[in-house]
Amino acid sequence: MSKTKGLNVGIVGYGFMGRTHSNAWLQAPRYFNLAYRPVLKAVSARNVDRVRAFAENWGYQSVESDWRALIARSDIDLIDIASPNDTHAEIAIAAALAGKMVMCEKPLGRTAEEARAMVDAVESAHVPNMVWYNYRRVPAVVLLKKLLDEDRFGRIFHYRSQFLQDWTISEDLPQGGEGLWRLDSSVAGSGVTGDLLAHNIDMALWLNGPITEVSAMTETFVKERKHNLTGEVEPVKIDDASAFLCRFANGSMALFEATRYARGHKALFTLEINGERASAAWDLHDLHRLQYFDYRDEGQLRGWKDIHITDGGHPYMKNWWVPGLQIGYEHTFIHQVADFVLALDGGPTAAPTFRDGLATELVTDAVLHSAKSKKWESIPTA
Ligand code: SOE
Repeated sequence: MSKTKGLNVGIVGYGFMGRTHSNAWLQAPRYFNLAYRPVLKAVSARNVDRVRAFAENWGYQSVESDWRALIARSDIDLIDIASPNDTHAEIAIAAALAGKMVMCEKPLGRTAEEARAMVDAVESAHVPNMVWYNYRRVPAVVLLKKLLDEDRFGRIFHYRSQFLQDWTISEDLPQGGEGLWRLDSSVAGSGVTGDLLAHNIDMALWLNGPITEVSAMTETFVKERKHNLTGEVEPVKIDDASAFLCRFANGSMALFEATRYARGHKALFTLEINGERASAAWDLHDLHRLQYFDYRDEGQLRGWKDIHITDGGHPYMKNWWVPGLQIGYEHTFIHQVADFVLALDGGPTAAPTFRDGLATELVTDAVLHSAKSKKWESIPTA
C-alpha cells in the first residue's frame, strides 16, 4: 500500500486534547513508515470563529459547527473525539453506526454503562476503535511491559500507583464551562477517579492483568463552587481525591491514589511494581527513565539501575533522534496514531480498544461505589 493513500480524519473538539491529537495526526507519518497518510479533513466545534482559527493553525481543510454534520460526510474515514466526557458516548455511537473508525479521548464514557454501549456500537459495526490512554506509549513504560512479558520479575507481590496534581486547591476556582468542565460532575462523570485514576488503572491492567476487587475512599474538600454557566454557587459533586486498595487476579495487592490537592505536584504519575526477582519504578516527571532492580545481579554489584530510555534499541526510539536525546509528552500521542495506523495495515491490534476502556471503567465505577458503600466491590469482566 502506498503512503499516498489518505486516512481522512474528522476531529470533534479544539481544546487541550484537540491540540495533542492534531499534532499526533500531523507528526506520525513524518516519523513512522505508515501505509496510510492521515489527512486533517475537518474539525467540528460549536464556536465558529474559534473553530476556524483552530483549523487554520493546524491545517484542517474544513470546519463544521455540528458533529452530526461531520459524521454525515462521506469524505471522512475516522472520527476522533477530543471533546468533553459528556459528548463521548453519543458521538462514538453515531460514528460507529455511520461505519466510521472511532478514536475517543479518555475516559471512554462517564460511566461503565455508557462505555458498554460504546463497545457494543463499535463491535457490532466492526469498526477499528481505540481510546487515547496515551501514557501506555511512553517508551520507558513499554520497556517495562516487555520486561514483565519476559518473566524477569517472577511472582508479582505489589503494585502501587499515584497521580498527584494541585490545580484545584483554591476555593475561588469556579466549576463548569470551558477549561473547568472537569469539576462539573454532569459533564465529567466523576472527578479524579475518571480523570486521573483511569490512567493509572488502564496502565495497571495492561502491565499486571485484571483487578478482581477494590476498597476505596473519596473526598470532596471544597464543597461548593460558583458555576461558570449558571453564575450560582452550587454543590461540588466530583471527587477531589480518591484512593483504593485492590487485589489483582495474579494474587498481587495494590494501592492507588489520585488527587488535585497535593500542593507542589503538577502531574506526578508514578508506578512501582515489586516481584519475586525484580522491581521497577517509573514516574511521569522523569518519563524517559526506568528504575530497575534485579535480584539475580551479582551480589556485590546488586542495586537499582537508572536506565535512560533513549537508545535505538528502546521502544519507539529508533524513530526519533540519536541515542541520549529525549522525547516527551506529545510523542506518546504520536506513537498512538502510528500504532493505530500500522494496525489498519495488518499490524497487531492497537490497544487500548473500547473494550479495554470499558475494563478501566468497570474499575472506576467500582471505586466510586465502594467509596459510598464502604464495602469491598468486585469487578465484573468487560
Ligand atoms: C487533568 O488536569 C489532566 O489534563 C487529565 O485530563 C489528562 O488526562 C492527564 O493526562 C493530565 O491531567
